[in-house]
This record gives sequence, C-alpha cells and structure tokens, in this order.
Amino acid sequence: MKRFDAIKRIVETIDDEFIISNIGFPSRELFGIKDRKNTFYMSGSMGMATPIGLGLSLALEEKDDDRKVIVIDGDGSLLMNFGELITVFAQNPHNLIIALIDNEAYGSTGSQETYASKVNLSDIAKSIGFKEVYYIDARNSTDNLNMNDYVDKEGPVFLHVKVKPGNSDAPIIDLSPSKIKNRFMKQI
Ligand SMILES: Cc1ncc(C[n+]2csc(CCOP(=O)(O)OP(=O)(O)O)c2C)c(N)n1
Repeated sequence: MKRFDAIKRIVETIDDEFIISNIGFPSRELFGIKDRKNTFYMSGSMGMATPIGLGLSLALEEKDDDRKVIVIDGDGSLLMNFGELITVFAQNPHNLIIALIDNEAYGSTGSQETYASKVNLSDIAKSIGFKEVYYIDARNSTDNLNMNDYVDKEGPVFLHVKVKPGNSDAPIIDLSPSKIKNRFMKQI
C-alpha cells in the first residue's frame, strides 16, 4: 500500500480530531479523500507540520481543551527537521499524535530515496524517550492501521507507518492559504 491508502485509512478511523498535514502530495491526497474544516494543509516548508501540530497541542492543553491533534508527517520532512522530535518529547504534549507516513522517499518531488531506508525512525523515537511508539508495516495491507487504537493513548504518540513509495492522482487544493488558515482557526 502507498501513502494514499494509509491516509485514507487514518481519515476513515478518526472523528473530529485536528489534522495538520505535510506539504505536497500528503495534503493533496488528504484533500481529495475528505476535505475537513479542522484540517490544516501545511503548504510552506518541509519539517514544519509537526512543529505546527505541537504549537496547537500546547495551546489546546493550556485552554483545557481535550481535543486531539494528529500530524500526518513524512520521513523526508522529519529527517529535514530532526530536532522537532526532541522538542516534542521535551514539551510532552498529551494530546499529540505524530503519524509518520514513511515511504523512504521524497515522494512529492519524484520519490528520490531518503535515509529512512537506512535508519529505523521508530527506534530513534524510542531512544529519545517516547513511551508510546508504534510501528505498522502497511506495505501490503492497511487493515492493521486503525486510529482508534491510538487517539486515546496518553501522548505524545509516535505512530510509524511504513508504506511503499508512489503518489496517487490527487487534486490540487483549490483553497487559498488564508482560507485554509481562517477556517481552521474558527474550529479552534
Ligand atoms: C525546506 C524544503 N525543501 C524542499 C522542499 C520541496 N519539497 C516539497 S515536498 C518534498 C518531499 C517531502 O518528502 P516527505 O516529507 O518524505 O513526504 P512525501 O512527499 O514522501 O510524503 C520536497 C523535497 C520544501 N517544501 N521545503
């Protein structure tokens, strides 16, 4: 299975959680599967979806708002801003789930190989100190991916989903960045 299948499964098995999605095809695929007002399609830089998710998680915690934040991130983006995992661990947000869709590639720009084929990203999360670390091999099936198994865990949760590389025929997101931001903020 590819990134598209994993994202579809994530969307099918969640409720009204906030989603922050990674730049490029992950956001486009998510938009094509189901556009939701409580999704923030991050269209800036690699390595910024998780920091944005962390900021939102901390802000919700401060308001005693118990809604959850799911970040759909990519291996290339995580590797580009690796310090984000350490910051998340240190800040310890209880409501944050990082769903790392690992296709061992910079999928959105032509599937050039990343070093995720050489290092195990969930082992790294464990070594940082994350307590809730899960690895799902979804290369042949996404049946074992169900967000209900993770959303009620005491975060931060690091969910590592291995998929095959490849993009689907996903639409362009026909919403302006300010529209995406404003409608998302209204949900908060
Ligand atoms: C700092 C930065 N460098 C390069 C790009 C161009 N770019 C956009 S998406 C992408 C690949 C992202 O790969 P990954 O995070 O693994 O996600 P995937 O597309 O494989 O799901 C690249 C290189 C960017 N947006 N930001």
